[in-house]
Amino acid sequence: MFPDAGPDDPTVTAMRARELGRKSVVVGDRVSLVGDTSGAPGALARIVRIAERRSVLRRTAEDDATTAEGRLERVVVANADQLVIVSALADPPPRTGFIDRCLVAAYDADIEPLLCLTKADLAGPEAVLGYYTELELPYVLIRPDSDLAALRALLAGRVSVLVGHSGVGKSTLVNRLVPEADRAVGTVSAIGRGRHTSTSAVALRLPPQPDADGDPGWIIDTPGVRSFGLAHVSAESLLHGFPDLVEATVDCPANCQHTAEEADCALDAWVAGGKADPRRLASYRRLLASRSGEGDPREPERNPGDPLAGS
Ligand SMILES: Nc1nc2c(ncn2[C@@H]2O[C@H](COP(=O)(O)OP(=O)(O)OP(=O)(O)O)[C@@H](O)[C@H]2O)c(=O)[nH]1
Ligand SMILES: [Mg+2]
Repeated sequence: MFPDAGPDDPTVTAMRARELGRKSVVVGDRVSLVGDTSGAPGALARIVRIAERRSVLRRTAEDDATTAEGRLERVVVANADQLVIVSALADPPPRTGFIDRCLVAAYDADIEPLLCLTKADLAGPEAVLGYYTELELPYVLIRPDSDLAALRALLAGRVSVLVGHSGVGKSTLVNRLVPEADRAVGTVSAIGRGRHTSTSAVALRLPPQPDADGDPGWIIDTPGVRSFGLAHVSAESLLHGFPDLVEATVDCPANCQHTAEEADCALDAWVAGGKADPRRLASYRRLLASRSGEGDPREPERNPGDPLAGS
């Protein structure tokens, strides 16, 4: 009913039909069109139906589910198969707290995560990879001159969405993957914060490769985010972002909240026994605290041990 457009099909400009009501169309949606779908200059079609979404990647403005602002929910993209978590190894420095949040969002939305570490020419990946040892998280390293074949293979046949802080190199990467994309690329200011060069999400078809058959896939570039709020994820589901910890909780007492205040939480013994990295447990507990409005709102995604974390 919703045949995929091929690379030679025209690009159609369409607007939302009134009958869709308040339903909004987001990047990645598959839609039914009526009207002029020729793609000719000036032609305008109408979107009359949005297909059921296979996945919905959401984030909230803030973590705090106790305030209206905190609960404000945004759909980032629909129908993504893979969440490419883009983190620079330097300039701006990596934040494992941010990556952990993206992992929670990915598992919660049933989207496979891929860690994409950029600017590998500026710093090594050892610290970040060491933190995720127990996760067997797939990852790629990107430097300006790196061969992108391994990444292309991981993107083939699926819809992947790039998320990351501003200035980590998402658009730079998209321009390398899709040379005609012509995404604007910004500079990173001295304090290591990007300037939010990209302002809207854009889905691009990856070009076919001479040495590979089949669908090369789609890539969605998104504007940099300062934080990845998780107020929409239940406390219980937060744990799904920590597959290295989840197993331990079968030994927790009934109704254990897994916070540091829980005297008999099995996670403490799990970590003390060397089964998981104590920094991961600390990160999980920071997320739990942040959801209930505690924690440091200025730096919610900086874990102790991250570069420039100050401890
Ligand atoms: N040294 C180095 N610099 C890079 C690399 N990738 C990107 N950059 C630089 O990082 C800066 C920011 O890159 P962008 O691609 O605009 O970053 P972005 O993630 O799209 O940023 P927003 O659109 O603001 O979210 C640019 O000056 C790039 O040239 C890399 O692998 N190594
Ligand atoms: Mg960008």
